[in-house]
Amino acid sequence: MTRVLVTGFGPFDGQQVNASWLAVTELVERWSGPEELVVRELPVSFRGARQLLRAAIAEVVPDLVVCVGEAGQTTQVGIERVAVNVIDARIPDIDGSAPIDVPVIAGAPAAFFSTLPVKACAVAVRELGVPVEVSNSAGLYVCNATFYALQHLLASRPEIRSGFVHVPRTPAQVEPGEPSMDVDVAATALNALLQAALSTTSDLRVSAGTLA
Ligand code: PCA
Repeated sequence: MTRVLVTGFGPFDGQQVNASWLAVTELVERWSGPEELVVRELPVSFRGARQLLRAAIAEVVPDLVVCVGEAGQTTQVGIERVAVNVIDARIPDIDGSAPIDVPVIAGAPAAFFSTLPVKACAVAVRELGVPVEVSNSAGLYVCNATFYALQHLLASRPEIRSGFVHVPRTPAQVEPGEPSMDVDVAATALNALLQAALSTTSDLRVSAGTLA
């Protein structure tokens, strides 16, 4: 049985909800298999998210891991290409931790690439008419740090595909006129990109610049 582990984040930055966890719970509702989908909510904590993710991977033994986070000021799903080994926190995490210019993992490589077929995933989402981009930065906060820790953990296990996706905030989280995406649209996009990640053997050789 193929197993898919998908995570979303809990609230942070004064918000009541996190769009990523809303989208992941909606994804569960519409998942039709045949793969087994396991979801976990991660805290917006540099230390806690990493620990919980590592434990979930050990427990679930997934074939595919996709972590999802929320991004402000965007209308697009962002399929992240690369995680970098630096934290530069603009605001404290939920534990009050706000490291500046420290590595996610000391002595580890500067960056890891997603092992998802990011272009094929982007095309699958675009075909639904949902705005999407291949993003070259997951930021320098908890999302990037969790993504980096994930790719570092699985670097020696290439049989497990893994990566990170940002979804926009929901309309209820933003002021009128600010960028957002409905939860059901984000969930539909996640469903399509997981299907692409499960079925694509080698990624499309098209420029991300042509996918917009
Ligand atoms: N977004 C933040 C952290 C948690 C989340 O959903 C980020 O992009 O780092």
